[in-house]
Amino acid sequence: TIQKSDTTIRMRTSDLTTVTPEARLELLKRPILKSDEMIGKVKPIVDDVRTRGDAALVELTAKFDKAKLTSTVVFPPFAPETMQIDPDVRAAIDQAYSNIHKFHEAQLDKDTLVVETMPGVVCSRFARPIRRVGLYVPGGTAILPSTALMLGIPAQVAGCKQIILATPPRADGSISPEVMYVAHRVGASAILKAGGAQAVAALAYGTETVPKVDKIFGPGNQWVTAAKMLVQNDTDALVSIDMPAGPSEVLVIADHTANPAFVAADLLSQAEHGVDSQVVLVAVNLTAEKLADIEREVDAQANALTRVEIVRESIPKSVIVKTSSTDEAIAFSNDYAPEHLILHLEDAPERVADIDNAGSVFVGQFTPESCGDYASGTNHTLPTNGYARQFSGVNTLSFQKHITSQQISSEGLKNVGPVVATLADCEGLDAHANAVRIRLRASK
Ligand code: HSO
Ligand code: ZN
Repeated sequence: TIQKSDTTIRMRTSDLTTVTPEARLELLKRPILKSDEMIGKVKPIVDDVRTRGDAALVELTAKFDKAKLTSTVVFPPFAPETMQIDPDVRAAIDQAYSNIHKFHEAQLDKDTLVVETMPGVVCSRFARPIRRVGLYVPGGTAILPSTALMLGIPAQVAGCKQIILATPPRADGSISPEVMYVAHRVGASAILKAGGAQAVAALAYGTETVPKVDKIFGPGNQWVTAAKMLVQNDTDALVSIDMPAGPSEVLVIADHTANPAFVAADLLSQAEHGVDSQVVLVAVNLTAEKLADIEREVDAQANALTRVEIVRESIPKSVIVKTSSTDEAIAFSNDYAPEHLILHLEDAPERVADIDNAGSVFVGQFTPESCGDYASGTNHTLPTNGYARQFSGVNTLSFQKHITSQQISSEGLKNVGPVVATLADCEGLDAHANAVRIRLRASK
């Protein structure tokens, strides 16, 4: 009946074998982020916090989060009553912590790289932690202890000296006890009870009570993202950011071996994040019957979700892209550069070698994205909006930087010195050439 088809939660469909090149490009696009416009909007907020510090923070937190606080910062030890959580949740957090810690500890760069490029010319490189980091954990209606784990654990593993966790408070001024517990586990040195652009500004410039940081991490809405981009460009703030962020995304590639219910569940786990979630299913030679099964599952499973109203908006914006081969599907995915890529393919493990652009890959039918979102060990802070072409997801190295060093013996200087002097002469930089020649003369 008409009424039934009106309310069906259904994706759009497109066919790669027949689309024009222009239409294919259109399929690769994300919603426009309007970053210029947003940067203009956040600037007054950022300026206010920079110039008026804590007073501005307290006012803005009252205005945006409805929380009346006299101080927006909490230092450890955190009161046990602020960390009281369900024992099952606590055990789950502890297991997730352990897995994420294992995977991120293995990434730690502990070794000094040493290369003798010419006899007596020794070059090396070693890593050091970024001293002070700010971790933004989004708030709103959802609580995201998982994001606190994903940012806090690599910071802790890298050995960052100061870890400031910022998250918007609830109207009563409190932070969810799950996030508080994670802050405690990752050794946070302070919690900033603020969100949005005001939190980013406080982290970037510091206030009377909020310590200034050197790098700001974490996902957030467009206010948070715009503020991160703004402070990153301010040489007074002297702060860097992890990556630009856009709405979360998944691209699922499914062939005839795919289980329709599993595929639908994966699409919906992304769709429930927000109305602007990007969800793409690339169908490799699926029969009309199999596609109909997937669509039926999407609708049925969607209607059973507590967040069905969000999914009702995000799923109709999502698209099923039909292709005739796995090669074509992977080529499309590499062009799209999804944040998450799930392979429901017969030869999924072998196909990983063909993936050039993706934030994180989920291989085979028993590997839902949810596992990476929470607990398997990989990080869930990943590049969106096509930035997987040039950015890695957050990892332990995101919290370290490398210092190079060299030591040259008098013999080494005899080897490399003349090369340097010639190049310095060529650039007309006499003092550079002198710094070498003065030594070569002295050691004759
Ligand atoms: N899929 C989200 C992360 C997340 N999922 C948090 C559940 N909680 C962005 O990668
Ligand atoms: Zn998720």
